[in-house]
Amino acid sequence: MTSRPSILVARAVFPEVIASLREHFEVETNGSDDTWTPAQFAERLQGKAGVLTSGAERIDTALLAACPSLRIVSNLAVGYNNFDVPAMTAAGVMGTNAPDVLTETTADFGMALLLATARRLTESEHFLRAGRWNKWGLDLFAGAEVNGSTLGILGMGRIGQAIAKRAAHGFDMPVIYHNRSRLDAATEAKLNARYVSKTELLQQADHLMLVLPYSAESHHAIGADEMAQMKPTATLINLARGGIVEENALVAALRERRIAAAGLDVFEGEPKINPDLLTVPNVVLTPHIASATLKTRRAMAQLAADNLIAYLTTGQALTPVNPGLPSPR
Ligand code: 8YV
Repeated sequence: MTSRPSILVARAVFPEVIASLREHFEVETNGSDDTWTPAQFAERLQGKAGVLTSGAERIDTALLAACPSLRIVSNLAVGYNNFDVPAMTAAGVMGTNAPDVLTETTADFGMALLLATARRLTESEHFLRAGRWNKWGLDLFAGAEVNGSTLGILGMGRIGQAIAKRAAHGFDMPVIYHNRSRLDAATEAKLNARYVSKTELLQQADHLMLVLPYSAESHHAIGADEMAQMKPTATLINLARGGIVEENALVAALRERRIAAAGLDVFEGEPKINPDLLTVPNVVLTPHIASATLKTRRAMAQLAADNLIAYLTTGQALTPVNPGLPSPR
């Protein structure tokens, strides 16, 4: 009998997902502890052909060299900024992500965070819970208009387009966007979306939504200079990665009301939060839950598992981020 490959499931996932993996592999699980150092992670990967992770661990040259048995890293996330893709390709290690299955759910949350931020949902709830609501007020928690206002989207991939669809068709919002590449004219027309420069995007958006991938290029793409170009009435929503926004500059802009409000689902040092953010009232903070419905998380986890199964049993991954790997391990 040939021995089955061993894999590590580095995060707690659904039992049925583990069961599907056990049909093919010797599976070691790790619960939900991701506090390990790179050396401890490498230690756990000894003898493993694959790993399923949420994307917290950096997969770089040092880790790849320390884990010669590793053939595939499967992220339970559409983002894969934890991958050094050229290093993985050079080492012959496949990387996969979990796209598509989370697009609509994440776009729903984008609208929820936009609405909560513009309409001051959490701030007003805290006020009520604190027993401070004692009279009617004409401008009590008066917020920013969402319907009919201009939505700016930075990063117009699958999630950006799903948000544009909701904004254009559900909220009558003109959409402007900036992206590495332009959509075709028919898609732009369908989404009521107009391509603009980054400067125009900053200057014209009433609400600015960040849904671009995180990379060296997008690190701190929104800092003090960019916020200075935004309308003082604008809101900023970040669904992408914390490192895209310079948090200290954001805190200052919010405190000085140089922008009206922000909604953040992602943070630079998450799960640790910049303590200054917690002292600012005009920000809505959520713990990286944009894709978190049980249905979607199940689909993401199963896709991450299916990538491991497909690659290690057939040599073809379902959603590779370094397709056509020249010389697999
Ligand atoms: C994930 C995300 O839930 O898919 C992504 O890139 O940011 C989230 O949907 C998160 O990365 C943990 O898996």
